[in-house]
Amino acid sequence: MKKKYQLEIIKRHPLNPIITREDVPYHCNTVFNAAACKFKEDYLLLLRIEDFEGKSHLTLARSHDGLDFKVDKKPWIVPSKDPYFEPYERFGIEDPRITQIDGKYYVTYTAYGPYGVRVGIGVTEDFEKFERISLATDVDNKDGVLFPRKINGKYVMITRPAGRGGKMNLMWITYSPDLVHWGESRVLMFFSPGAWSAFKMGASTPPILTEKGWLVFFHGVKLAGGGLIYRVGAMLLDLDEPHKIIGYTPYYIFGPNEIYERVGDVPNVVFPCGTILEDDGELKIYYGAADTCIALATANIDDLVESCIKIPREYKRP
Ligand code: BMA
Repeated sequence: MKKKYQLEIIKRHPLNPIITREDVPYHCNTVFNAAACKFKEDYLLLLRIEDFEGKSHLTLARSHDGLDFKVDKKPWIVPSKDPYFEPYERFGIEDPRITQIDGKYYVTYTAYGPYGVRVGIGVTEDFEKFERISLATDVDNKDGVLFPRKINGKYVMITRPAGRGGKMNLMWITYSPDLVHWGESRVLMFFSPGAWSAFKMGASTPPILTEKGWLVFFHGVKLAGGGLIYRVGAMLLDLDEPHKIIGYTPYYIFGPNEIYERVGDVPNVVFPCGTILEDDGELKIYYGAADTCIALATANIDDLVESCIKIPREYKRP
């Protein structure tokens, strides 16, 4: 196999950005950070749409080819009015991810309210009815991604306790019998991939099953002179013991470069929340760009796995 330069593994689609606020049938400030899945014959994106009050909700977009999306006329998931959830979603719901487990589609999202951020989980079977299951974490925790199957009888999720009160912005892994009660948590990855991710790290996309392990994209944030830079790395986790890192890219493999990634409400951000794996091994990666629009990139799944393991390194937590 011809070796690929690290930034050639993920290729941008020439028609990027594929969704902007002009494509949304109602007025909004921005559309970005979308979850992705296939449902029946369609490609679905669950878009984070920010309104003019600065609050986000989630709206579906549908496509036959994964490129040309039609955005629904109305939002699908809006901040809850249920007295249990309402205080924690009052400022909006953000950054969805979709994971299919045993034929049902679970949506994790960031619930944002006056007390901070939490990971919310809900479920749908038909993309019409959406039922909230839990607020799975306490505050200051976000970027929840669920594994697509139970491991050793438990649901598994990566989260990111979010750096308040002296906590470090690191990925943790946690387990649950029922998606409500979570525990047996431990740190998944410390900042060792280097300075490009030394300010914050969080899981980006739900784990993808490969023969060699679970492939997970994560974002790494650098605090630079001009502000934050959000870039993407990949890691491969053990299939049966997913707290074990088999390999990872110590450098970023995707970062802001194009004008729509460099300029927007928050400059220098690429933020994938969803992927779709095609039968031929092509992975479609949907990412928010500069917190302003949605773009598409593709990569070969084997190249991504290879990028995680080509330099063998033992992962050591401090
Ligand atoms: C993160 C999240 C993302 C956002 C990113 C860059 O903390 O809020 O939704 O894309 O910051 O602003």
